[in-house]
Amino acid sequence: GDPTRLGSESPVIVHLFEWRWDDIATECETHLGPAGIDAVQVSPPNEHIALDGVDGAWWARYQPVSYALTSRSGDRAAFQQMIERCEAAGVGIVVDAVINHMAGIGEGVGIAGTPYTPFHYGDLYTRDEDFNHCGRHEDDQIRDYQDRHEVQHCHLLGLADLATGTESVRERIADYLQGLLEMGVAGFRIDAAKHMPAEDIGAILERLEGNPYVFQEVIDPGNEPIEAGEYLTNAAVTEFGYSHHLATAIQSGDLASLETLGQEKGWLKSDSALVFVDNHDKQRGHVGGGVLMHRDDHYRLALTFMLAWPYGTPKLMSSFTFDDGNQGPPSVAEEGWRTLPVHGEDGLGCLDQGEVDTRGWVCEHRWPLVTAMVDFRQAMGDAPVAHWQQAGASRIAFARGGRGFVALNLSDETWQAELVTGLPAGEYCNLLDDCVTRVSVDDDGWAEAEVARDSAVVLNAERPV
Ligand code: QV4
Repeated sequence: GDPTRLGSESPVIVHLFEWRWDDIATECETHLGPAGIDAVQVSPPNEHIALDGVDGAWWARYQPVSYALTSRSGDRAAFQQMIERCEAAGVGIVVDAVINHMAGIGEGVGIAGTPYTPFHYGDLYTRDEDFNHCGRHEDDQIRDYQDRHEVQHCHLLGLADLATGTESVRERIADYLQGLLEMGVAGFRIDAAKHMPAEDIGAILERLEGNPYVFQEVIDPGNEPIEAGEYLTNAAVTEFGYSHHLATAIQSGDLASLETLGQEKGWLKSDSALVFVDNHDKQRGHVGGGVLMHRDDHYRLALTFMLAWPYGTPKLMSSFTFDDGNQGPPSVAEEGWRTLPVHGEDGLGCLDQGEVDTRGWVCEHRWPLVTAMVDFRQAMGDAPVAHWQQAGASRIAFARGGRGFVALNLSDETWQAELVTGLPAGEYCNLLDDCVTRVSVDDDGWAEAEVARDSAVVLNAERPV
């Protein structure tokens, strides 16, 4: 779970949700590499259920039919090219590995033509013993999250639960992941990790040769028998408490409550935590809401805070717009739900800010604020938080060692503040407005700053005027 495996001291990951492989390759070259983004989380690359039966829903990709690399995002050759072009641009590929289960129990034919019937998927998993049959509730489905056995051995959402406790299943999963490593991927997100005993995941990862960055998706609300901490011996883990805490602080106007964010009892250590403002489930209320996303007021402030605050490995969400929570990416239904590209001649490009009611790609990762803050985060490295200051609950400021300084104003009025910056004397540019705002720091490190409403002033010691 060591995040520096992604190639920098404080790496930043972006989830290009449902993007096509050829688009990601171009994006690595034109935007991600130049912006210093270290890695892309891609949608599951393996064969999934057909799109027609589910009207092109995005979640089709969480229903594996085989480990063939054919998906809505492109074929194996496009996937390989993407890895190579991104690597050349300094960007790693993190694969969303759906290994807890196969498709929903039923029958059909996958997107690459592989047929499946209950508990039989092509020639990959052909025996009932390849699946768990937990013996609960007659239909073997997960209902009670207070029951460890049920959560880890019954079927999540009716998806055929793989018997990851068995050698033969572990071997098939490891072969899939090893093949990806040999193609050059940099890491994995382990989907639905909470639904597999930590030991099963450990046994699979142990078989791999290579040094991937791994994080496991474990939603630990703090009151269930399965805890995020159990998974730390394997790799990093998602810290869902982070998104909720941040959203609550911002929605209640209480930025001051962020002073100890990450030090809460029971939270993961910074190096082991994968954090985000929103993810693909949360932004559409698939696992409860309670987070901020691109449509919300103050989303930009939340991103500013996350990238300025030295806790966890941050993952940015890059979305497509939607009216209902099942809707897939921009696509042409009549052409087998072909995903419309971002780049190229018939490419949709990215929506302009404020256009979020139109169908299209939002590309939060391209917002100038995000680019500036990614640069800031990397310049700060491991510099600790210092000089915490607050004026009421909605205005806060803090320094990052002597390397940088941030002031955030969530109130409705401009904040005229006198603040300790910890920076050497000089005149600095606000990184968030192209140096329209300038801040003079005196010999004692104090500055008078004007922080606009719902906005921030961000200074980097290395970026004087
Ligand atoms: C329906 C009924 C079920 C019934 C089933 C079978 O709701 O009660 O048992 O039919 O008859 C889709 C549909 C869902 C459907 C299911 C099976 O939404 O209604 O069940 O398919 O056909 C994504 C989506 C899910 C989607 C799933 C598979 O979020 O809605 O289910 O893909 O397509 C917990 C876990 C956490 C998980 C989260 C969703 O602890 O690990 O639930 N999060 C990850 C991913 C998420 C993904 C999965 C796991 C599954 O982030 O995106 O689910 O791979 O909190």
